[in-house]
Amino acid sequence: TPLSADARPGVPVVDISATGPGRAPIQQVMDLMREHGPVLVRRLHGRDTLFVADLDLVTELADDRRFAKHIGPALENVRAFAADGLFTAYNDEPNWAKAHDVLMPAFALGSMRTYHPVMLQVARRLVGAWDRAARSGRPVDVPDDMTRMTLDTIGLAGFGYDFGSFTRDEPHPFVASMVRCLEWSMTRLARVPGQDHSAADAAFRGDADYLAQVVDEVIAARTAGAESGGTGGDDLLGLMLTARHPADGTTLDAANIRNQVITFLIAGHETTSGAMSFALYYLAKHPTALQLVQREVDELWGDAADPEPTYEDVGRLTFTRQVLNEALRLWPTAAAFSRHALEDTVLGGRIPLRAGQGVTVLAPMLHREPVWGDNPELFDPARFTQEAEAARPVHAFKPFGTGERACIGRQFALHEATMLLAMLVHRYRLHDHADYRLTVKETLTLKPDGFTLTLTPRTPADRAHPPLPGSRPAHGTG
Ligand code: FDE
Repeated sequence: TPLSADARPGVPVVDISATGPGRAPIQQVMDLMREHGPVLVRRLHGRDTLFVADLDLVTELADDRRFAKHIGPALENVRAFAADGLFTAYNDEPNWAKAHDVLMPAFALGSMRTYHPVMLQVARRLVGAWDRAARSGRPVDVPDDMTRMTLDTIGLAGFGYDFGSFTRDEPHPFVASMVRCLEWSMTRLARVPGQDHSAADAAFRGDADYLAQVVDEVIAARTAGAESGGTGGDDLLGLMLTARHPADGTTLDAANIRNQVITFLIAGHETTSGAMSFALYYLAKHPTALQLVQREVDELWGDAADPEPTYEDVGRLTFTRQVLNEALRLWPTAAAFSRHALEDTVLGGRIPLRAGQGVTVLAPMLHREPVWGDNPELFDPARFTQEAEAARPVHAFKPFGTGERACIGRQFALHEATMLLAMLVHRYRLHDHADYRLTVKETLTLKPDGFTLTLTPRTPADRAHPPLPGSRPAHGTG
């Protein structure tokens, strides 16, 4: 039996059974922490979850010698459709280490050079769609279009499969099914014992089967190509189909490959699209930050009508990257991750934990800890200059999880997102035509709900920047 929460002195227990977690469970815990502090137990129908955002405790939890990734109830639910894929595999499930070793090279920093042209190709699809919207004055639905972009990118870059999301009026049906699967995973956590959920479960099975069917098509398209003389290729799918594990010389089995493809399609696009959407939201609301991004992209691409961002350019977009990091600080789109103790232990010298018992780190509140200064709600990309980062404890910022099981797709997501943001800022003036008020939609991941912009093309006049206040003229007198 799990240790009773009441046995932890000083840790408040908040029973939410009366209201349930509602449609925004992450934001609910954020509010509870604002009220009760950065360590608390949330009790729901007798089930307890320990949530932590305190920097010192998170620092302890990040120690891979004492703690490891925990597959908590939310990921257990995701296992119903992603099984032993990388994200949801148990640490000791042999397929985790195997797939991790096989796929790691595909995510090393150098591999981004390989993906760059595909990312650019898909970014241009989005630009094409936004050009049409700009001409007609029609608003664009930011999270929808970001999702189109990221799905096409991971599909093409990872699997050589084209979802063609920009040629459809509605997002690819894979997206709707996937979102419903994620929602099912989330709402299942809030179920009141004893109620009948068979209809929801049947609908879920239908969606999960559809995901598997799409993935089988993706795989079949590749293996058909290979039979007609094509190679396995060095993308994710190619590696999965052909790379042999150094330890035992075997490749991943067919069932596991299916789980990995589902995993990557989900992990590779929901979170990244949310991150870009939040970044655009903050840029639309913060003219000073927007000007600094404009300055950076104009320095790189000047008045080019169709700049050709190179791989190296993306590395030079340091302020754009800061904006993205700051958006991920305020709204880390994969907002929670869980850890468990490897052996019975005491967290922070005061919270006893049994081996295997889960603790959930709530990143949005970790990202508002005192280490972030006295106005953590303020959007300020200057928090991510090199100097500021070096001066901060390493575990203060965890949008990609931690340790051995941290995000494998981090460089992929950052490269894709930084390049697209820069291209959009270079090309368009962003108009907050609806005076958007942020509401964050939760489907396990976070997105700004219903966020739209209107666009007009930027002109050479827009790109003529006055000198920065305080900056010296090039031929100053010293
Ligand atoms: C992972 C991840 C994580 C961790 C979780 C836990 O711990 O539980 C996190 C937090 C994340 N991830 C986040 C994120 C954000 C973003 C933007 C992203 N992410 C993106 C991406 C992309 C891709 C492709 C990916 N991503 C993928 C992934 C994977 C596969 C994983 C699992 C790993 C292992 O475990 O091994 C992750 N991701 Fe991420």
